[in-house]
Amino acid sequence: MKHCPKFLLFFGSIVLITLKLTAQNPLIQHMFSADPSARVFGDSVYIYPSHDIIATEGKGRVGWFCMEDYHVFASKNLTDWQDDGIVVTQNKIPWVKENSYSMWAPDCIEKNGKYYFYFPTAPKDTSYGRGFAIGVAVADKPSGPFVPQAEPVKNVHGVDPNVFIDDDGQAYLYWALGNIYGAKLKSNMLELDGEIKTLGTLPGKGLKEGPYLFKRNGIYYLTYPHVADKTEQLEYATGNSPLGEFKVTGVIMDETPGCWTNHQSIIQYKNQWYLFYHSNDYSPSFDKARSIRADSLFFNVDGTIKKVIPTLRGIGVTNAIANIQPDRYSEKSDDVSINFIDTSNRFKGWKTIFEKNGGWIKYNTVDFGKKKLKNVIVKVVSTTGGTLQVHLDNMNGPVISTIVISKTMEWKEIKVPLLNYEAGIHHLIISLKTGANVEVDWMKFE
Ligand code: FUB
Repeated sequence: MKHCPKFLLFFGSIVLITLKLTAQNPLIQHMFSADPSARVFGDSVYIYPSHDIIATEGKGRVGWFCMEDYHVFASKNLTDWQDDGIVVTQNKIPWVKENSYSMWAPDCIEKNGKYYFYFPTAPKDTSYGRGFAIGVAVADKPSGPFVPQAEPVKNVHGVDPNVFIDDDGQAYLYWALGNIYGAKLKSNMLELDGEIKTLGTLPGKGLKEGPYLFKRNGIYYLTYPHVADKTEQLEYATGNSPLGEFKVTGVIMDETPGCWTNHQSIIQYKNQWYLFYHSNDYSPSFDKARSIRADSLFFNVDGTIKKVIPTLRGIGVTNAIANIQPDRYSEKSDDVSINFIDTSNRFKGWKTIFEKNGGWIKYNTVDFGKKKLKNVIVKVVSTTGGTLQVHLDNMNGPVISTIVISKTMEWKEIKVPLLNYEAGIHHLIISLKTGANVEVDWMKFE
């Protein structure tokens, strides 16, 4: 993980703090995040997630979801993400119940150069209905500033808004409240136009929420988390119009052990499809403090979606001169384990533990660029010492470095000259040739 403050801006009373982040999975490594709505706007991907915080006595409901505001994140390469700061916050919206900490899963969409941010939350006035209403904030740019509407969308009660605009320009709003609902939006994007339809051919048993609709090759894909067994898995149904009928078609991602919820969005960016979802990487024993992730998604020839197996490596190309985190691996042997560096502050990230010699870990897609790199630097600790070897591409690929680590009780950075240099994009395989209990925080090349 890498993040550093970039600049501070003041728009009225909302402070936008921009942070630069480098990440694999989870994508956001300095705070909790959930329910990612990813969108391609211009040449960038923007993510509008929920922002989980931990409830304490007098601040939210202890042991439950607690969300006060929303940040937006942007990237052009899916590796370096910029936190463009807070876009909407609960107590700055007149109709929102003060300190309700219920800013649940949002969405954002562009129409005619305006960006419409939809968010579900608790209204202060029960005339808007009990439970959740859905608000809209409007901006001229994807990162805001967003101006909230004075009232929520009329006649909509529920959570997890999602907006889809069809090729003819007609916009649709979807949301969830036990079932999934959909309706046309007027061209102002702020009011329903016509009747609300219950998308009723979905599974009848088990909670469904988090609708996200996209279109590919004339097929409308309605995706949603559904509790088919114990916790939410990501499923989809397909149809030939935005409001159905939809036919249940398959599972996109199985249940995630230890995290009851999941929540998805799917985009195509630079000819590759991606699934954005969440888990609870930084909070293994409390699943209301979640973290967003992304993995590549592929279709079968008949248009069905291949199941996505969650990875830690995630998406994007890693620059060889940046800190490479092998703990976000692509593959590993059983005698290599991953643990937090500091369980009292899990945002410090993870370390890779080579328990005995022969252990290996693979980290895919590192860009060595064109300029000749000369050294590798590894941050390590080992109570016994050992020798690490770095191969390119596979175990039989060229050895680019052999790193001898002497016994050390403290983390230290070791610099070793590269034996070989190969330009371009390669997978890295790091293996323990001698010794045991060698721990690696990160590795980089210079
Ligand atoms: O984040 C709160 C709720 O959890 C969302 O609205 C649901 O989709 C689930 O992810």
